[in-house]
Amino acid sequence: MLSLLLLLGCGQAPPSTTTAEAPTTPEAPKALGGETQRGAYVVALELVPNPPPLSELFEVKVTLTDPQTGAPISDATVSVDAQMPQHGHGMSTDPIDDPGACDAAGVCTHPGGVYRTTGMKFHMPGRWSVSIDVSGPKGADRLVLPYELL
Ligand SMILES: [Cu+2]
Repeated sequence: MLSLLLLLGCGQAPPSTTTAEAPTTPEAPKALGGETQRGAYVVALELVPNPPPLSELFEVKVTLTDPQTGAPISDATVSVDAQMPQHGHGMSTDPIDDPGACDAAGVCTHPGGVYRTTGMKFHMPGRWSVSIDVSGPKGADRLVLPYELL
């Protein structure tokens, strides 16, 4: 899709303004996220890089907020994983959830409600399912998001 647009744009006049759907800027990465299944948290997901290159390590940045107040939640634990439901398998790597900033007593916080998971890898194109398990002040809840890697 992108390469087609680039080809069309090469050496030609700018897209006509009468073509309503013609984007004038590069396609913005799709926003991923939503409320967890019980409605306890709001999860915003960012893949770094986006889209993740096939069979290369990438990172998931989760921003966790309160659905009522919109305030970031910094004292939860977030665990990210991915499966291919149609194939019955998960990733070939073990994702690593960043524990955050921990004090001497072992109490860990995630400033700004930002949780990072590294060691993610999509080793096949197709339909993936990304699960985000949250354990925090409002109990345990999860969100499962479909993600198609082309
Ligand atoms: Cu597969």
